[in-house]
Amino acid sequence: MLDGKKTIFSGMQATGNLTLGNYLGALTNWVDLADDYNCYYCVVDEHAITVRQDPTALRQNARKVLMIYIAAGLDPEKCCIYYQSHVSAHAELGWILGCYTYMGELSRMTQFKDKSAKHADNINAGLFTYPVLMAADILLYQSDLVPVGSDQKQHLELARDIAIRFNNIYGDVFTIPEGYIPKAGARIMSLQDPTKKMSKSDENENATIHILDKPDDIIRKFKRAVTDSVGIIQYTDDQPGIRNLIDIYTACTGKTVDETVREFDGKGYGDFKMAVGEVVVDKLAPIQARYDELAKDKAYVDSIIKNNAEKASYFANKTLRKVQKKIGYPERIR
Ligand code: ATP
Ligand code: LTN
Repeated sequence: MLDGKKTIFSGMQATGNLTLGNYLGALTNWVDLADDYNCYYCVVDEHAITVRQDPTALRQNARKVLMIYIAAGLDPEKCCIYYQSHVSAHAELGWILGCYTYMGELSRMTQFKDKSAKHADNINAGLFTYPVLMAADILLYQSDLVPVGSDQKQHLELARDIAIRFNNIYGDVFTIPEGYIPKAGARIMSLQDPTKKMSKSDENENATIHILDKPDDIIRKFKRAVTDSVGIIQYTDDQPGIRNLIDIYTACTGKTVDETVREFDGKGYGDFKMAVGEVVVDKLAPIQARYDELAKDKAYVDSIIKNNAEKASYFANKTLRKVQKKIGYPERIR
C-alpha cells in the first residue's frame, strides 16, 4: 500500500486496435477507479508476441494502445502507464513463477485452448505459459485489484493460486489480488457472430467496433450487426445478438436492462441498432478527440514512456529482489 492507497494493475495486449469490448470490459473501469488507487496500467507487448506479430505493426499498435489509455481519461502523471518490455522484472519473475506452476493448471486454461485452435500452426511454449507472465505482472506490484473483462477470470484465479502457493512456502511475499469484473460490459460479443467474444484480432472488420473507428463506420457496423428473426427486443439467451446490443446500450448509458427493454418496446431492430450506434459514437467521440491531440505531441508521449518505465522498474525490482532472496539466489556483491 502506498500513500494509504491500494494498488491496481491491469494490461492490454498490443495485438491490434483496441475495441469497444476492451473499453467497456476494462478501460472504462480503469478510469473510474484511478483516483482511489495507486495504478499501474501496462501495455503488454510481451504477451502480444505469443501470436506472431509484424514488428512494425507491433511497435505502432503498442504506442496506439498507450495513447488510448491516456485519451480515455487516465492521467499519466498519476497512473503509471508503461510498456511491459521496458521493465525486465516482468520476464524475470515470470521465469521464477513458472517453476511454481503446474503443467496441468496451464493446460486447463480456456484461452490457451481457444488460441491454439485459432493458431494451429504456431502453438508455442509462450502461449502455454502466458498466464504465468500475467501472474508476474500482477504480483510484482503487490496489486490488490485487477480490473478485467470476464474472459480473464480464469487467469486471475491462477495468479491467486500461484501467489498463495508461493506465500505458503516462503512467507508473506505477495499480496493476493482480487479481480474486478464489471456487471455491464464484462463480455461484449462479436457483431457478426454473437456467440464469440469481440476481439481486436478478429479478421472480419464488421465484427468489431474499434475505439478509433469513425462515426459513419460505427453506425454502418451496427446496422449490419447479426440479430435474429424473432423481431422482439428482449434480453434472452435465445437472442444472443439482441442481448449483446442491449449489453452495449446499458454499458454506454448506465441504464438498466429493464429500462432499455421498456424504452424499445414495440420498436423495430433497425431503430434499436441505430440508437445503439449513436450512444457508442457519443461515448467514443471525446476519446477520439483527445487521441488526435496526443498523436501530435510526440515529445510529451515519449516523456511519459520514459518516466513511467523508470517508476515501474523501481517498484517491480523491489518485489523481484525480495523473491530472489527468498528462493535462495546468491546475493549481489555491491
Ligand atoms: P486478442 O484479440 O488479441 O486476444 P482482446 O481483444 O481479447 O485481444 P486483450 O488485450 O486480450 O484483448 O484484453 C484486454 C482487456 O479487455 C482484458 O481485460 C479483457 O478481459 C478485456 N476484453 C477483451 N475483449 C473483451 C470483450 N469482448 N468484452 C469485454 N471485455 C473484453
Ligand atoms: N491476459 C490479459 C492481458 C494481461 C493482463 C495482465 C490483464 C496481461 N497481463 C495483468 C490484467 C493483469 C488479456 O486481456 N488477455
